[in-house]
Amino acid sequence: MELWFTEKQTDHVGITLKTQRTLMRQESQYQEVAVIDTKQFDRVLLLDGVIQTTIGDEFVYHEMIAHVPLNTHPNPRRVAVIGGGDGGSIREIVKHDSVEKAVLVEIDEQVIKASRQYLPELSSGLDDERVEVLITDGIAHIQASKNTYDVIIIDSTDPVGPAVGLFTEEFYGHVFEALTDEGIMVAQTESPFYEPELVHRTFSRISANFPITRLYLAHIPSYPSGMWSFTLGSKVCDPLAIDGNDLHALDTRYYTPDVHKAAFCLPKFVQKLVTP
Ligand code: SPD
Repeated sequence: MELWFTEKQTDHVGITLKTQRTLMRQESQYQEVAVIDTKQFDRVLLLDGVIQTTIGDEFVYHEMIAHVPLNTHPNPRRVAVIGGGDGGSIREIVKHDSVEKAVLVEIDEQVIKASRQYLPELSSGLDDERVEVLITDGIAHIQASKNTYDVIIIDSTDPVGPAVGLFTEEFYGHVFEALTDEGIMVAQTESPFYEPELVHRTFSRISANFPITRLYLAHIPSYPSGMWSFTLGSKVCDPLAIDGNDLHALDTRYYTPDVHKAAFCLPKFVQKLVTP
């Protein structure tokens, strides 16, 4: 018998993965946490039936959400990840020697437990001695942190349920205050192809708080449309102004100095979403 998992990515489109077995499935306090084993993408973390990350293509997302801001900041020492309980973003952050402290703020401990058991390729970074894991609400943590972090990465789920508050203008204002003088934030901001209004709205909300706001793209095959956006807000440093020769050599599979620059070259319909 063949087993197939389908995520309905829109009301009219789904992605279907041939599945070998369900490795775990559990209701946490916040959501259904599951890990399935698929033919194409290997193990896949699902939250409420939505693909969060897959062993097959996670490197694209985690390298791009981490290295673009960390290589834009002149000396990132303290970094926070809001969400991201699978540990993939932290794994990339601790590749930077300048980082002294990386704080993972995840509301759902079950996500971390599932990742530690079934996705060790991602969660391994959590064991780095510079990492602190806080099981708490990211919004409250950011609100309580003033002038604390050089880089804040918002590695959230889609903007439904508990993640809605991570996409508000008010929250980005608190992120600004939680950042140090040359601070930079990045948020995952969904698919410009399927969610143009959301991308436009989120960009406007970040740019209402940050003098430099830039959107960049990466290709993530398991996410809706494959075209994925990240929005970076910065107090001082412009990710487009960095000299590729100054970028640190990193052990990566997707991110390079050329990709760093190219990711900000936007197709015309995406450029329109971020043009006032
Ligand atoms: N449509 C799903 C988007 C999920 C983005 N966050 C994934 C978290 C991976 N660390």
